[in-house]
Amino acid sequence: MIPMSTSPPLARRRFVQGLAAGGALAALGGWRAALASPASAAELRGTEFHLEIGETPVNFTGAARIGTTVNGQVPAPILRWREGDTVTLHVTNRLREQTSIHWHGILLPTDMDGVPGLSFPGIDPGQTFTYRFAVRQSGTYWYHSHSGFQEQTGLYGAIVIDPRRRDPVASDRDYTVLLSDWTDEDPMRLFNKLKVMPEYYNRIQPSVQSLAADAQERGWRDALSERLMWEQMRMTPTDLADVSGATYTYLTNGATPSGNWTGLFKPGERIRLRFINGSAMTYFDVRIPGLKMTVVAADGQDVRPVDVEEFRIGVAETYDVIVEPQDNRAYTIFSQAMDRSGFARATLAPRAGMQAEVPALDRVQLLGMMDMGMAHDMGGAGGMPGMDHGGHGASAAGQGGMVEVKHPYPTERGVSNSMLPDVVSTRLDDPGVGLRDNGRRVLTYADLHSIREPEDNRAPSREIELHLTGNMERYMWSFNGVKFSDAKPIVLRYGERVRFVLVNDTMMTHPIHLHGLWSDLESPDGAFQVRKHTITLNPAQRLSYRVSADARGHWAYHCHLLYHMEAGMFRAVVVE
Ligand SMILES: [Cu+2]
Repeated sequence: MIPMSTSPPLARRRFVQGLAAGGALAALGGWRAALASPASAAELRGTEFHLEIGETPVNFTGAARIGTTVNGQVPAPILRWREGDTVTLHVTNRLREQTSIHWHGILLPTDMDGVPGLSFPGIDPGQTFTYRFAVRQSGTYWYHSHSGFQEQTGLYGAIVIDPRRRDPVASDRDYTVLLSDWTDEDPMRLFNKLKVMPEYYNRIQPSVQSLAADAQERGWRDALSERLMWEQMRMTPTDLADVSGATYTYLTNGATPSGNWTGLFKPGERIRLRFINGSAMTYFDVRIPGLKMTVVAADGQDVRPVDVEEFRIGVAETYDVIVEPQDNRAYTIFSQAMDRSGFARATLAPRAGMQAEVPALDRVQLLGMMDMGMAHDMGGAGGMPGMDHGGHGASAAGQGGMVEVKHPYPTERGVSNSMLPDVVSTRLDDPGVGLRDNGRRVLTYADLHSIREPEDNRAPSREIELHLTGNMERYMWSFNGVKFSDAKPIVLRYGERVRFVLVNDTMMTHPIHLHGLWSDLESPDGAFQVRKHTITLNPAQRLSYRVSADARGHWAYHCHLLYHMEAGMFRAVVVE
């Protein structure tokens, strides 16, 4: 591992942990009221809901900004439903532009799914759209805008659905833990900056000192040749996230790290924490030092319990964990951004006001040759950092092996990739760059096993292969090198079972979300493993999952990094 010098601008550093209390000011009757109670979303229960989308002043950094709110709140209220009920949601648009709400991970008729221009017309200013559908599932989900950049400016909230029968996961307390990223910048401006200069927010660069330290450890020749290789590829080894803590303040349940959202408990209680990543762009690595976490659900679906010390949560994923604090002390819920440019922080404590130590950010790990899809012996530099010397390297073969890639799209065209991997692998047991060999027990997809088999667990009758593609230099993102505006829909026949094979030809991590239909992730040997709605692909990774085309209509299928989706990493899936 190579030490990095991290130096965000000074003015920014002061506020990177945010204000002691942020969030929506007007809703609570002004500044003083906001200071008195840490941000915590209201919970709405029942079968009929009135949600008003509007603009509300918020302040997370010391500068007042306008947030996109539901009933005046960031995050939007927690919606608590019951499996088997029919819910009715009247959504009124008080904005000056069109809006929408998408119910993420929820099975429903296509015209209730809330994607403007694909499944419904959108909600115009001043109008009310009424969503109504039967709730056919239980677990932890969330909702967010599918219009413009409203998700970045605050329009996201948790959904908790209580099961009709007794919950197999018993707990004494139940908290949603909604992680998100806030920027004071206008997201459109931010997006334009990325298009002009994709590395704009990636301020963590290897320094001269780190090169010297590296050289001392590995010799000048190796250290230099590696730097030169990166140079030749015109990217930096720390391109882990496009948008970083240079602009983001990371929130837990709408509270900044200084604001410190706190969940109370009595020692000995069993607490269910429902983690939701409602970020626009940020992957988080989550841990609670001093507590074992038992993962019991992923994307709302019960999984065989697995004990971990840390998990990575992709944008739009959810994980439910059980913790059982025994001691009369506080614990920090520490969620560091994958690129280590900042963190979200919250606390579990027996009494309000108690807090625990906040860990230092982990050092930045570099992408290894495996992440870049290179053969082991390339470059002659020996094992590169992140290329695990033991542990995961060997198991890559065991987890599906290395696959030589054929790129089924016109690679000479500008839209495609700046650099293509030669080999990709499944490696479900790879925790991903930054979490390898960190001394903690980290969750991987190999640990996730659904408790129940899908009702339709037929073998797929055909295969659809899609490559995740991008051109970092021009900030173009796409499937198979064709951006959404130029692409035809993927057509499925109603009732068929299809295998989607995804190959990540980029050097970034992407959370891929299919609306309306489940994604049943396969094990390396092709057996059903876990049911999800959002599936993360690491660089140079190849994954497959089965999809039952059991709901007719038009469904969005896209990368859930907001700016990647906007740039074109999006397809329509039509079930006829
Ligand atoms: Cu993406």
